[in-house]
Amino acid sequence: MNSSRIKKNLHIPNVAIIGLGLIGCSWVKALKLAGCAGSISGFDRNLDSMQQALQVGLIEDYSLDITDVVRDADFIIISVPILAVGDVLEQIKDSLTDTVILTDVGSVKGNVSKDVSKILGEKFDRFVLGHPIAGSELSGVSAADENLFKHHKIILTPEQRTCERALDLVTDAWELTGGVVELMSVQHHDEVLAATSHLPHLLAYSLVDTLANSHENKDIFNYAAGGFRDFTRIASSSPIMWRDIFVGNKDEVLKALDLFTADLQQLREVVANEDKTQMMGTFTRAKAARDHFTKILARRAYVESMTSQTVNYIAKPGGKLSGEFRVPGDKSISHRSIMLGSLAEGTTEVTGFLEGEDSLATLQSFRDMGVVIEGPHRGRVTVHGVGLHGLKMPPNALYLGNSGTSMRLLSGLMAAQKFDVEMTGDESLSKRPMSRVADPLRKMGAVIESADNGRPPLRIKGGQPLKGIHYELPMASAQVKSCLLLAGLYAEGETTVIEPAPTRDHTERMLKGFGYPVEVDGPKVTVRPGGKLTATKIDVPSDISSAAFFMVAATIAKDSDITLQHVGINPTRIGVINILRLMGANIEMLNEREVGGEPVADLRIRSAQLKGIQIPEDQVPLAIDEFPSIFIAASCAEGTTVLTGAEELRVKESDRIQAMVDGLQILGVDAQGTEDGAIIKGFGSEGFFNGGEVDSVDDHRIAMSFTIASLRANASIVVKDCANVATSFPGFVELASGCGIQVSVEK
Ligand code: SPQ
Repeated sequence: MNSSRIKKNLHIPNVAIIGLGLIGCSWVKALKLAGCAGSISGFDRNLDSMQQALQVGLIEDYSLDITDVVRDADFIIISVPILAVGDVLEQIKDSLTDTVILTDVGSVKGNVSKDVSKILGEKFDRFVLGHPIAGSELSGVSAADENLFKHHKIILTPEQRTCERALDLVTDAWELTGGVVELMSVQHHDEVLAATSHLPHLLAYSLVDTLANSHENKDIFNYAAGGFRDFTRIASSSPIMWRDIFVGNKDEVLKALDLFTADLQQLREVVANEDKTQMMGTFTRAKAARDHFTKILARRAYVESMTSQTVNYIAKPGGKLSGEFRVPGDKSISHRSIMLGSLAEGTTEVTGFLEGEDSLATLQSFRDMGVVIEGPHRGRVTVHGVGLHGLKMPPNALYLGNSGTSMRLLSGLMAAQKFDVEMTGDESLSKRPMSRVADPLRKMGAVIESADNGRPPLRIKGGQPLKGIHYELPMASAQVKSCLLLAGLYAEGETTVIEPAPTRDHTERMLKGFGYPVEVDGPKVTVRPGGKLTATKIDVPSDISSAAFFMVAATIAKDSDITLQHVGINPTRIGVINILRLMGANIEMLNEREVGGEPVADLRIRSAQLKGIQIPEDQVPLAIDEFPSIFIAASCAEGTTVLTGAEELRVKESDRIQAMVDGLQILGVDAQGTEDGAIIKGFGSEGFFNGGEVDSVDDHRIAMSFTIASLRANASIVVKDCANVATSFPGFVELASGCGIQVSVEK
């Protein structure tokens, strides 16, 4: 709803309120206190309520005759149980003016819509159906609370016939209460409410009734623990109101109930058979969904979704880094541990898993496809593999958030399944190119539809036999390579991918770790179908891409000395170390070892004066995600740094060349973007970044890069829109401030 449309000086001369319950009284109280209602007349079946409302000044007058109350009204609020709305309309229909606007507040909209058509006429355009998602265990006039709707969703369900004037007035009258208006269709409202509110109430009533009738009821109620209390609290809601709701929304409630009954029956079987894996499946899926919901609620999701909250970083100038610490697990390896663990036979134990939003999106997708996954808990995940052919059709589209890796790798896997799948993502992912995976997959026989220009959402048709492919990658991309290798596990014949330059090889390494044969011959990688993956243990090393921010930070901040523990130093990922060393950085690799097929080391980094260089193009794919932080290093260097051959940076979560150059220029750096890279003139040992406000363009790596720039700034740097840091680096601010970067969060 566009708040700029709100009339600041809304004034309704005559308001009528029919039904003096909590909701109606709270609404008129808010209107009155905001000075928007001239006079308010009230009607209720209960004389006491009318007298009380008059006494406390909620209404100016009342009448025992409902028609007196509505005769001069400009706005009528009907706040009665939903099955009573029809009666009210019958009684007032002949007393309405030609301009009066009406609304209601009930939990079911379909039946009220029918009443309006039947009694006021199909074309009556001044009734706006509404439902505030708010309430309290209190009721009546004395409980009226003008703040009851603040930050709560108010659902309006305008119909084709509803006139704009009526919708605007009702919207304004709700927004004045601090409620957040959302529009929905009548049908959708009733479906959603049947599932989220009506069904839980029905179950609570039913459970308490069953237990109360049981011959052991005394014991049950004597020993009722928290679970019983939590689950059944809503069974003490008003029986009349709920009777009306179940009658009013019968069809939708029955649909939800049938679905639940079938699932409950299945769960009964699972318990009867002591099927522990299936139990864990149901319980872990439910727990994940509930935990997610709790987080949303904690952020007052009645108004805001998780990502709609704006998070800015304020980084104060100066500081030096010290300490020995570990950054979170590798994102690329975390994704693959879930994917291959799910396709394996047996149970895979993962430690060091990155609990960032991207890898969690992958994890949730596999849960949606029937894989039982326990955790994550402190980086531990247990994946109960279902084998190469055990995935099930997900109930809905797979939502992959911000994660390109999830969508591209899953494309290969989904193309080979028996079922249809749709994959969607957030605004940034919806702009990223997917033809790079869809085109070669189509050559293998996959049927894939996408939005314009090959962007997400992707719709992949199941049951298509795939043929192996011999494919020369047009760009260096580990995601495309991995996508085709995963499809190749199911394709007839051999699938060979040839890369123009080496890219991260975690898929190849991990497939081998799961015992699946992969042939690597220089730039050529080949898989054949018919093998199987056997569950294994995976220890995910710390992510070199996350470590990169601290490598650059400790290098540019004078007198710094840090050690980053257990960092993955896979040769296909260490471009950032090679480039920084070429620029003069002091990075030592200590205690080199191999963990689960991946090389790791502790990295000691001490401050150093950098010099500008021409970045060797062969290092570009090996450092592709680290360029935002390398740009910060280049700005602090003596001389010019030139990057070429990095056009891929333009199609990441943002156009990372543009985003970095724009921000650097704001901070006073002489930086210029080119088609495939950038030219950055460093300010050298005596220079510094200016303070200022830069935009992360909602890209995690841009946000973290500008934060570390503050170490060499002469004033604070404000980095806008940093919520996405959670996609790859949960806990970044805490870790950064713990080792000497003076950053705080502003919400
Ligand atoms: O998953 P996503 O959003 O594509 O993440 C990024 C990143 O910066 O975190 C890229 F924007 O990493 C990619 C990386 O750039 C992860 C990845 C992988 O795990 O296979 C490969 C690289 O992408 P690409 O396009 O070069 O294959």
